[in-house]
Parts: sequence; structure tokens; C-alpha cells
Amino acid sequence: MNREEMADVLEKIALLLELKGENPFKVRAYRQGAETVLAMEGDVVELAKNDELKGIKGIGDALRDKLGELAKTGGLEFYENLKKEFPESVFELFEIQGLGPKKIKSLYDELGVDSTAKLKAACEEGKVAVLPGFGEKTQKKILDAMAANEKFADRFRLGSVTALVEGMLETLRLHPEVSRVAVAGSYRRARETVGDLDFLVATKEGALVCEDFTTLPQVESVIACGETKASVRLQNGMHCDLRAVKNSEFPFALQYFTGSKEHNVALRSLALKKGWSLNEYGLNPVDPGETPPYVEEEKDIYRLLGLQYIEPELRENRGEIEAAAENKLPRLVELMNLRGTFHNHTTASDGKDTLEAMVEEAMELGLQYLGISDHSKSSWYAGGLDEERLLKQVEEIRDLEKMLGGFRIFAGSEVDILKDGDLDFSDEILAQLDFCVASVHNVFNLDEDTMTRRICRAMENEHITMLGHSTGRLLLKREAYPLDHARIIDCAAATRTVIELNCSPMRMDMDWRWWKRARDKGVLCSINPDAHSRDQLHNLGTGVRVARKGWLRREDVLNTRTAPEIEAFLKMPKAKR
Ligand code: DGT
Ligand code: CA
Ligand code: CA
Ligand code: ZN
Repeated sequence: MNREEMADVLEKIALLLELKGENPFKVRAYRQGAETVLAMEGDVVELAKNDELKGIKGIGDALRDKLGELAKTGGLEFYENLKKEFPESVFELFEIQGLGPKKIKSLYDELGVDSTAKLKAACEEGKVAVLPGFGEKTQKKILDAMAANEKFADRFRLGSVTALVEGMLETLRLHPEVSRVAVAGSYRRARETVGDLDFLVATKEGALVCEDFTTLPQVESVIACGETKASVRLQNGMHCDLRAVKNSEFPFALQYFTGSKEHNVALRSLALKKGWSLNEYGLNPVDPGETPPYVEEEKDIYRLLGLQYIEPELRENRGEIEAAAENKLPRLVELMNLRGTFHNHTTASDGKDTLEAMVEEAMELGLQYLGISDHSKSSWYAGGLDEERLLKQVEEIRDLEKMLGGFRIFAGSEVDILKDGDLDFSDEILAQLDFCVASVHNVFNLDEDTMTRRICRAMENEHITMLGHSTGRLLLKREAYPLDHARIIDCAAATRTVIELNCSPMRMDMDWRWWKRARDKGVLCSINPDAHSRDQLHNLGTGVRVARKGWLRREDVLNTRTAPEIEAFLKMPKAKR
């Protein structure tokens, strides 16, 4: 049981009580309790375990006991009983984007909707549109959101499964009968979302390793288990395969199962032209008289085909094979090249950690500088700062920096791009900051041309250092707003505006498919975690992998530069950058 899980139970209790028509004060107490649990300092789980939550604002007596029970036993009887009063399917309704507790309650009370299936039927019959507070538009939105959920149902965000995958790899590596271990598939290629996981081991004892794999703690149920392959479903719902091969087959299996399919098809036809037949078991001469070559590693396969080694992130058949044949593959950026990062939030707006805590974590990560950019005043729902609070924060940053012995904090803002492309702060205010990220946070429903012009206007401002999360997409949740990327990139190049690669697992925005073009036009990338808590700074690792997927080199990434170089960069007029 961790902090998030505890808060989630309280949040769900609030929703169920609301559906039951319970006293609104009681509902509010649970909802507020969830927020407090998320935001409070200290190890809330440990405190709850030791009955030490007394006197904490936002957590009353009843809640305190329940948190204690949750922390100690991992469950809560009150919650289990409450859940029994509803079909399990009501929880599906909470996963629909744009459908809050109030609306769910009306649907439940007025139409008896307690599952997505019933909701869909009600929408299609037009019954939702006529409910007070709904209307045609809302009904359409609900249908779209449900369709999106269906489409995304069986995929997972790359950045959200990293810890899980690394943990499983670690355990497999410890198996005494296993000599080599890898994860292949879309995960290895750093696709922004992954369908299933494809693990691979080299072993002489396939059946044993497959069997042991099915008993890993992350496994929820076993779909199949044989001599060379096991398929399981993990606790998070993810499908996951293990393939066990002989050590001599390992490089071929790794190459094959890494994909992409398109890359493999192109590689196989190249091999054929050279007189080889390539598959997941080996590379063999088409002429049976010749002896197969010795291959120890995946690298050898590419070498034998007359190619530079192609990093997994590039294997999408988007020109990498041709470039490898001409020795023209880029040397890709690496995590250890990063010297700092921009676009991070603190408790001043909607971050969960203080300025000090964020800085401490950045220092812990070995960075030389951290950019702070809390929300601006139009993002009031995210605690956006007005001019006065912003300038006060700049002072705090200057004061804190003096005590850090050389670590740099760059004072910035994530300033809202308003509907017409105006910025949320005047030039006079922006000029007092070290840097500025400009982002769209509302009015997503503009047509492509209007949205593109809106964003370009913001980039034309002298004080805007970089464009934040350019398409506003939330992976597996909300589609990108329509945007003319080619024009955005041209405008960034012309105005010397950096484009962010926002590496929050939800975003990975700008999309990797556009980075090579941006790079070739001389547009710089900043790999930004958009961290709302100290642990989210660690998302930089996945960010680098996605940047590599976009063919980016060290020199294409602004935050590979040292603190003094950044300082000089930010002081220069934009046109000279
Ligand atoms: P995913 O799981 O949907 O995120 O995407 P992948 O790329 O991990 O796809 P998956 O798990 O179906 O298969 C893993 C790799 O195995 C895939 O990237 C390439 C290879 N592969 C699978 N099926 C075929 C096929 O029919 N032909 C070829 N050439 N390769 C295949
Ligand atoms: Ca896969
Ligand atoms: Ca697979
Ligand atoms: Zn933002």
C-alpha cells in the first residue's frame, strides 16, 4: 500500500458515497482526505501504520482509523462493504475522460446507468443529451471518450511500465539457468506506448525457466507455459511473453523480436540480396554448400549485412537501413549527456514538492542546473502564479541559489498561450525571468490553421525560450489537437525557439516522428520532465530514449550543455542563438 493507493481508496469511497446520496459533508471529507494524503509531507503510510496521524488538518477521526486499517492490513472493510452495494462495472464510468462525479451521479439516478455498456446505449438513444446539465455536445463527448478508451484498452504508456520491466529483467538475470536476458519488442524500441512485453532468455533449461517465469510476483494469471515459451497476464493487466532460446540463437531472436516488423521485412530482403536467409533462428547462406557465419551478438548480424549497428530505437524502417549502409547513422544522445533540465513545477503551483526538494533531487541526479517554471495566472485551477507571486518566487530562487555552492536554478514560468496567441504575462514581467516555456492549456477545439497561428504568435515573442508540450496530447487518453507540425517547426527555426520533448509518461510531446525534421532545420530540443514531484525528474531517462527515437544527437539537445553555456545561451538575443 503506498500513498497513491491510499488516496485512490478515499477518492473511490467519496464517489460511491455520492452515488448513494450520502451527506455532502461526509463526501467532501473523503475527497479532501484523498488530497491531504497525496500532498502531506512525511511518510503518510508509515505514520498511518503507527497511528500517528492525529492532529493533521484535513484528516478527521473517522478517516484516521480507516487510513490506519488500510496501511496495516492493505484493505478496508468499510470500503469492501460499500463496493458490494454496486455492480463492479460502475468503476468503468470513472475512467471516462470528462465525466466527473456529479455527472455520474445524474446518469445513475436518472437513467440507472451503472456500466459503460448502459451509458453507451443511453447515449445512442439520445437519453443523455436531454438530461439537465448535459446536452448534445456533452453526449457526443462522452461517446468519443468511450471510443478512445476502447481503442486504447490494451496499451500501456512506456514511461509507466519502465520500473516494472526493469524489475522483471533483474529477477530473470538472477536465475541460475539463464545466461542472457533482454526485453525486445516495442519496449526496446522505445515506442511511446507498448502493447505486450516480449522477454527473451538464453538457457539450456527452457521448460524450467518458463515455469519459474510464471511464478514471478508480478504475474496475475498464466495463459500458456511450455518448453520454449510462456505467456502470462501481469497484475496491471498487461500481456507478457517469455521466449527461451539456445544461447547460439539468442542474437537472432533478439533481433527478430525487437522488430519493428517493417524493419525486419526490409532487413530480410536486404539479406536475401546478399545471398543470406535471415530469420529468428539464424543467418544462413541461401547456397547450402556454404557454412553459416559465426554470430555472437546482435551487432554481428548488422555487420555481416554490411550495415552499421542500428540502435533499437531507430528500427522503424524510416530510413535507418539506408543510412546504416552509407555509414551515416547519427551518434545518438545518451542519458549521461544531460547536464540539467527545464520545465518543472513546485508547490507554488500544482507541484507536490517544494522548490528545495526539487533542487535537492536534481543535485542527487548529478545535474548542474534545474529550470523552474510554475503555471501562470490563467491556469488558476493549477494554482497558477500571478505577477506578484512569480516575482517573489524569482527572489526565493536567487536566495536559495546563493546557498548551493554553484548549482544553478533558472527562474522561469510555464506561461499560458491565450486563445489568440497572446501570453499570460506582459513582456516587462517575462523579461525578468531567465527562461520561459509557453504552453497551451485550454481552448483545444480550434481548427488546425488557427491553432498553428496561435502557437506561432507565441513563439515570435522574444522572451519565449521554448514551446511546451506542443500538441497537448495525453497518451491513451486525449488526442492531440490538430496542428501543422511542419509550420511549427519552420517557425521555431525562424524565431530560434526551442521545442520541448515533454517526457512526462502521459505526453512524450512533440512526437518522435517529427524530431528528425526539426533537427535538420536546426531546431533545438529540450528534454523536459514537466515534473510535478521530485520522483518525476527520473522520467528524463525515458525522455532520452524517445529523443533517440527521433534521431537526436547530443548537439541537438539544449540541456546537454553545461550551466555556463546555458547561461550564455539565455543571455543572447533570440536571433543570435
Ligand atoms: P506492440 O507489442 O504492439 O507494442 O508492438 P511490438 O513491436 O512489440 O509487436 P509484437 O509484440 O507483436 O511483436 C514483437 C516483434 O516480433 C515485432 O516488433 C516484430 C516481430 N514480429 C512479430 N510478428 C512478426 C511478423 O509477422 N513478421 C515479422 N517480420 N516480424 C514479426
Ligand atoms: Ca510487444
Ligand atoms: Ca508480443
Ligand atoms: Zn503544461
